[in-house]
Amino acid sequence: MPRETMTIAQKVESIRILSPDGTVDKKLEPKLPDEDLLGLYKTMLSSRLFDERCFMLQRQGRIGTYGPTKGQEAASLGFAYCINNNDWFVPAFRETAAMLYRGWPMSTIMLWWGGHEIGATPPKGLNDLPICVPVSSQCQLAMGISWAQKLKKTKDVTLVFVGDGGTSEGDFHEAMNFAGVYKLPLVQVIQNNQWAISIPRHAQTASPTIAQKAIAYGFDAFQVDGNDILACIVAGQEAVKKAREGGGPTIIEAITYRLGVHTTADDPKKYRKDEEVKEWEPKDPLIRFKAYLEKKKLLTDAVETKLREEIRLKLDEATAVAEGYRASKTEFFEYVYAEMTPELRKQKAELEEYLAHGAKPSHANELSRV
Ligand SMILES: Cc1ncc(C[n+]2csc(CCOP(=O)(O)OP(=O)(O)O)c2C)c(N)n1
Ligand SMILES: [Mg+2]
Repeated sequence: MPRETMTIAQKVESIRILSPDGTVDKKLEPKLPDEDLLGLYKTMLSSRLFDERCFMLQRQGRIGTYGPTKGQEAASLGFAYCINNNDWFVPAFRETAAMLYRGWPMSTIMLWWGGHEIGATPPKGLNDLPICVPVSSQCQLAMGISWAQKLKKTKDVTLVFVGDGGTSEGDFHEAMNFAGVYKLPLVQVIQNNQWAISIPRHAQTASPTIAQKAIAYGFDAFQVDGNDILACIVAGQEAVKKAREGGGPTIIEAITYRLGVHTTADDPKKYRKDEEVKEWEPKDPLIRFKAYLEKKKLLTDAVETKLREEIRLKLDEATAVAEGYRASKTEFFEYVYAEMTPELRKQKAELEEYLAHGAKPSHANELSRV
């Protein structure tokens, strides 16, 4: 047989359950309790309103650069719904909806975007890592955590997020390769929002799908409609179950769209067309989920109004807590390791000394040598 086409055993399945107008595919609809569905909607709406609030705070100079998640709420929340507190949750930086669902206080997330180290402190009882900006570095951390889970023979899994741009980094590839070889309990979600700042998806990889990269790593993948929370949940639950049962990792590519700016320091009008945004706006995950819940008679205008008011009050409270926070000038030394190293303790003491008494002669000498 000198020449033949090989059949590769791995597979990529695609899933959509809710169409943009909220019509559900009855055969695929997951059976979720009504209170869970409403809770998910409340979290999605909270995330959207949080986004609007932070955007406004940034424009008023009250927080630092902010990265909105508008349009991508389902593509993080749906997966967070599939894990429990013992599992590890490793975000990138567009997973606000999932973080709120996990129990991160709004004020903590605001403090993070305000540049405060304390904003990177996960709430007690959660196995979460904080927001991670060095693109794809979180994939390595998640790979290490899931390796530990495997070595310790726990039944826990790790859920990690990366963007479409992040999949071009070596860190992503190394993590996926290792996860495949060691069959780690890892669920790798790729939020494919079509852009990596100004680089469009087609310039990121020549693969027709990002999901299919899993084939080369030796495991299966899903490509889901990331604006359909039910599709995210179904794929997430299957991947988590497989990981818990020792079946190894899964890549889930969630097709979504960044409806807003990359960050408040960006102007997308310089590199993408308004028509493209207009095309995606009706596919908004919030509109779609709302229509589904209305058809199920779980959501009415009165409930929506009440929810919005509740969330507005929580946002006011969170803004007051975040703006009332006063950081010490040396606290950043304390957030690098669980316990400060001797070197960090020394540096902290030196800075405290400097702040109290000004530069010592030894400092002046060192500075003059630089
Ligand atoms: C290692 C590294 N390189 C570059 C950057 C600057 N940067 C921040 S976000 C980003 C694009 C990321 O695109 P993608 O992974 O698609 O995530 P998205 O912003 O679309 O959510 C870049 C290049 C960074 N934060 N880290
Ligand atoms: Mg992207």
